[in-house]
Amino acid sequence: MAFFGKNVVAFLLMTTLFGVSLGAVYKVGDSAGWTAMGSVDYKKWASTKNFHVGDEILFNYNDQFHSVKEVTHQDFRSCNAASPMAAYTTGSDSITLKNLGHHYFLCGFPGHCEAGQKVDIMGTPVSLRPSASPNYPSSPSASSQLTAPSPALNTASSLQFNKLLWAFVPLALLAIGF
Ligand SMILES: [Cu+2]
Repeated sequence: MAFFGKNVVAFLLMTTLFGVSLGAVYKVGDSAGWTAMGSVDYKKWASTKNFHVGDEILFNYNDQFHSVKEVTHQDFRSCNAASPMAAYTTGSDSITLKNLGHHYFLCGFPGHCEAGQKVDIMGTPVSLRPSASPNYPSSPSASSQLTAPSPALNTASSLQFNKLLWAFVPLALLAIGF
């Protein structure tokens, strides 16, 4: 019984920790997806998001007509798809942001990048996230949830983490059999 209880505690603890570390999922272009047709302004799309390390960037497209290539800043500016750092061609590519800073993506099909099928995904520190909900842009109500306007790294996330831990304690006690 004690063994069972410990397993439950370990399981709950792992799912709690895992839940905290899960990032958001962003579908590039939202419902329009990754396309050269229509009028998707990917610069505008990206500017409304707060991307963080661990977030998933999802490219949805017809693989007969499009692809995804991660390129350098220079190649991004000149729409050069000839020497990508990474290439994706499945039509449903999920790319997890692993670093802070710019991630430049463009379509490798001729003319598409020039037509605007390119996106700059800027990974920013998690501390800039104003609330527990990663899909929300910053708003007065969200930022007022922070108890202190401190710019210190990870203040927001550690506060959330503490709350989760306290919520977890009664569960753990229950599972042990107290
Ligand atoms: Cu394309």
